[in-house]
Amino acid sequence: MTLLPGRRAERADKAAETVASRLRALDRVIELGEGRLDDELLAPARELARRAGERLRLSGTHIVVALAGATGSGKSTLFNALAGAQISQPGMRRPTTGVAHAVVWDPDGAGPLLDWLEIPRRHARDAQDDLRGLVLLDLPDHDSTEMAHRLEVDRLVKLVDVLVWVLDPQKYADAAVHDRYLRPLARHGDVMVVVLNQVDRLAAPDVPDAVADVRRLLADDGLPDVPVLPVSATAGTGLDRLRDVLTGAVTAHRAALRRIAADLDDVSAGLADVVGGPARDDVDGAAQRALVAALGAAAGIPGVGAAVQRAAVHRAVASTGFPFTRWLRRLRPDPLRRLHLDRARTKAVTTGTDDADLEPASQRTSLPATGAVERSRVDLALRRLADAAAAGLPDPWPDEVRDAARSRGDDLADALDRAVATTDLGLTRKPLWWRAFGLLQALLAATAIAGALWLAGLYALTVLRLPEPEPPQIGIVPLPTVLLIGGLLAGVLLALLARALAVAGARRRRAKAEARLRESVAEVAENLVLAPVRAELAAYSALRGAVAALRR
Ligand SMILES: Nc1nc2c(ncn2[C@@H]2O[C@H](COP(=O)(O)OP(=O)(O)OP(=O)(O)O)[C@@H](O)[C@H]2O)c(=O)[nH]1
Ligand SMILES: [Mg+2]
Repeated sequence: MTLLPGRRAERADKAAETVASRLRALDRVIELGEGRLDDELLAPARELARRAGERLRLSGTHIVVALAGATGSGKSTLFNALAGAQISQPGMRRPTTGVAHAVVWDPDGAGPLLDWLEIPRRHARDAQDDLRGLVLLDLPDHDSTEMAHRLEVDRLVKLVDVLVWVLDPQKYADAAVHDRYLRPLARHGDVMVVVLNQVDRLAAPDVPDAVADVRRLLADDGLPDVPVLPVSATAGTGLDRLRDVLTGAVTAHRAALRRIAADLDDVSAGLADVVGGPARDDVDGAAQRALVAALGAAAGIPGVGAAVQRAAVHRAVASTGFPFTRWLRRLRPDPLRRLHLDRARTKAVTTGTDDADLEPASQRTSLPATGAVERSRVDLALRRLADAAAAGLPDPWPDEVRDAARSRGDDLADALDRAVATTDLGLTRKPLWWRAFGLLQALLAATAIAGALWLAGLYALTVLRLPEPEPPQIGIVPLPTVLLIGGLLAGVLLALLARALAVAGARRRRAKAEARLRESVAEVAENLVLAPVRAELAAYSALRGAVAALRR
């Protein structure tokens, strides 16, 4: 019994089978598209997702029908009769069925649904065409003396697709089922069937009266249109009609699925334009380098590099220069101190201390604010990088990627300043040759002073007209003079040599410091620009995958 002729029905059923996975893809599309795609584009997807609900995502092809009713009404007997096998044990001892049983016609793919329903007792039936996809549940008794039974019924009544209430001639008027279930479920008449079981216990002429009585009670409950089927589960009376009703439910369910499959086609066609080819694997290398260069300029790397070079010369001269003029040098400020970069604030050092103890100011530089030229170079580099990353992607992705590249733009200046402030500029360690030269300078100075004192002594003797000992001679020059002149001359020459070495060394130190600064800046670029861009490209790829999964 299907609404469509053979071949078309088969194709439509195939479509229904994939509905669950397509609906999960629909969820991904909505999640990823939120805030990125036009609301107008997403609205139909959202509407469809809401309509399809959670239940269909588990299995589109299965429809869950539960047999519910009072203890002893014959649910298990009916369940076995419909399943064509002794699956759920009926019994004389009440209540008999403690946990729900399921029988599934064509169980392929029903696993997640049964897990969701929390039904561990599962039995499979071969796929019969008219009941294919039916999941029939035998519930415990709703009027049970066992609390657990009642809770189980209450839980499952909310989850199943169709409810078959099994009443019996003795208890069909019991308030329990009417007050607790039927009346509150008055709006669910469309998905309910009532079976009046055990009609074999009534005299044949009384059956229509009993059925009419049940109808009247249901009308009072607000369920005037629910079908009422007289059945005998043991004698088999009325079972064909009940099976027809179930077949009809299965067919209607498939029709609803076909509708959803067609709606999914619409939604996926509507989204076809927002995805294209695959996104690039990574952000273009040249664009990355250009960005790091622009950020480096904005961070003031050339200025810091020059200061490092000057400071290196300054400090070298301060420790190796001519001792008698060195103090003059000390009067001049250290070029790095002026930028507040004088202390080494390596990351290794800062991690050793509690960050909260660090003066915030110690993580800041006094570099001049970035100029308009540098800022626009950064802007341009960001745009180029985003454009390269999103090249070939359909709208709105180029804009989205561009926005992602700028998303942390407000933090860039601070992050760059902090990166410069925390980079080890390599000036803490004094090279050995500074010490050696310094020592030598001290010795030469001592020599010159010794010569000077000696000469001063001789001069004093002359002034006092005292006999003057002949100082030793080196060639024709007296030794104290050699010591004084030689010490001074050698000191000046050594200072000149040290300066030349310092200048060469400073150039190397500058290159090293700039390389380290560029590394720090590259890290900032990675965290504040590349990561958001990559995340956006990943979102595109994910959405592209989801839209592809949306198609059948
Ligand atoms: N005469 C007659 N007896 C029936 C019919 N259906 C079930 N029975 C009997 O009624 C008793 C209870 O049947 P069950 O199928 O165990 O009833 P249940 O609704 O599953 O009961 P719980 O599991 O306790 O909720 C059994 O002895 C069945 O043989 C019927 O249509 N006619
Ligand atoms: Mg039972």
